[in-house]
Amino acid sequence: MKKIAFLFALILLFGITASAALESVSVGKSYTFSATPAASYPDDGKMLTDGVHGQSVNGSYHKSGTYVGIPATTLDEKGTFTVTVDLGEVKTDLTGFDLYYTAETDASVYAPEYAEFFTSEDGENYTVAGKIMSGESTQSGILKAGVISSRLKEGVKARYVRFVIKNPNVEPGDADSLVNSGWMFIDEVSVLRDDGKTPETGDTLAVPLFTALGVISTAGGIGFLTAGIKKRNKK
Ligand SMILES: [Ca+2]
Repeated sequence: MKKIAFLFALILLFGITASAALESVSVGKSYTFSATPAASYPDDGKMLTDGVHGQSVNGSYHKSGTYVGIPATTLDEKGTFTVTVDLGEVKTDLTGFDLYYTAETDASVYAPEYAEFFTSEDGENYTVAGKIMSGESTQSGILKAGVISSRLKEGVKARYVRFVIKNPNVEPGDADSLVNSGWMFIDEVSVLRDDGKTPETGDTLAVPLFTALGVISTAGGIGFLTAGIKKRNKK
């Protein structure tokens, strides 16, 4: 157990160092959906970029009022929907994309199977910036908040960032499979820019380690870690 605690402390330490270089450029920005959120779990047009993360209220995340609910029946034939964020102007050095979700499988709420990230300067021509598998299970008894994170080694330039989000239960091309595929609930999409303030000391170690964690983990663990780091930085 001591080894595990030490490893976690090490990860946290490097995580904090690395995260200091990233700033969110999506907070308060507008966005559009390709799907229609359910009337019972609506989007107010600000929830996904307000910087506020969903919490568990009375043992449930998805009913807390901070998540937007997307039923499978409103997805496209691939089982996906998109959220496209307009950053307001072309931003440079974009290196991070985060999609925050909850999974409550006993309530037919499932973690996305994957998230794809696309960028565009003009809102018409999009370039793929990565695809990250959540690695989450659809088995019963899962109750958690998580995040799918992508970190780029080289920053990209964009005004628009599109998140393509896949329901794990839908067979692409099979319209019938949309019927009983449950829900996805998301509470935040985040675009991160490298602010160039990474301290020189430890930089070489810190950034690659955090990058590797972000890509590999993709699931809940890193979400809590990231949330913890953000809270620390605010103090
Ligand atoms: Ca939010």
